[in-house]
Amino acid sequence: MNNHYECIEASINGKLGLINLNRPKVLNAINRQMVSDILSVMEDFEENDQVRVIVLSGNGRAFAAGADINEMAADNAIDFELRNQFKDWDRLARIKKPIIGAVQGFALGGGFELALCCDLLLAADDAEFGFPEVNLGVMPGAGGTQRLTKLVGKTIAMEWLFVGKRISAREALQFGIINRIVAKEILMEETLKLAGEVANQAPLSIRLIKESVLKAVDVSLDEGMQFERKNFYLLFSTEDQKEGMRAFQEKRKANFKGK
Ligand code: CO8
Repeated sequence: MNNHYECIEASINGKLGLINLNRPKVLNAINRQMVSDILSVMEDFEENDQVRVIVLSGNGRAFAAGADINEMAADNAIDFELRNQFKDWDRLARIKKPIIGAVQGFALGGGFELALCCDLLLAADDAEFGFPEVNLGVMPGAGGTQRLTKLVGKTIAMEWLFVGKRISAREALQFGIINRIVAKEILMEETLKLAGEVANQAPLSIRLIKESVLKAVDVSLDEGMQFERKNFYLLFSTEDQKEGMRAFQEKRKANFKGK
């Protein structure tokens, strides 16, 4: 794995693939290079059988304070169209391994959108979420209006987006945006602990659960049920299903291989 990225740090620790956003001088503002770095590493992790869970974190005062305004300020609509501005974000939505985010400090604009692409989110008590784009005369463009609305409903999303409201970790928990709040000093420790727990489960179960839950966000109950059923059937053609059920019968811990 190439370990030299301009805007992030990446490493593998046991079954975990770690990505740390790393532009602390600009509060991890997300430029195009950063998104491309993130995706390049995530796709490496996706291919690497050793990695079972991806952990995404920030540093210092921020997870990420949004898209890099300086990079974007002079852009026009045709620049975005020709560049296909959000193509890396589309790749992010196709990552099949679970992604766990650890949010400390600011998660604003594109930073909040990046957090919303994670499957599980832990937040430090100082975390602040929000979509301040309205203050810049723009709006979220990497899924913010869609993912937030699907999570918290139209009424709340509309107000938060209209006024660029900053949401505390506690409110984020209350509205189901994050899984839990932990003290900042133990944010990474707790995140790695949860990631480790997920990493020890049967990888194909995790993969198809992720796919099925994400499907539920988009389709009717009936369509979702049919989709779930096929994935359930599919798991019965894995070695891990045989191993998991045999281990139960033999009263021992299962040893999952991801096959
Ligand atoms: N872009 C570029 N630089 C930034 C950004 C940013 N989003 N956020 C902070 N910085 C820089 C500041 O300019 C400053 O740099 P310098 O020291 O050179 O002046 C440094 O980070 C520290 O920031 P502040 O001095 O402003 O720190 P404060 O504690 O006073 O304020 C805030 C912290 C409140 C987070 C403040 O920095 C702020 O409001 N930042 C901008 C937040 C914002 O508007 N985010 C949304 C951006 S637009 C967006 O995300 C659109 C998404 C579209 C799709 C996503 C594509 C990636």
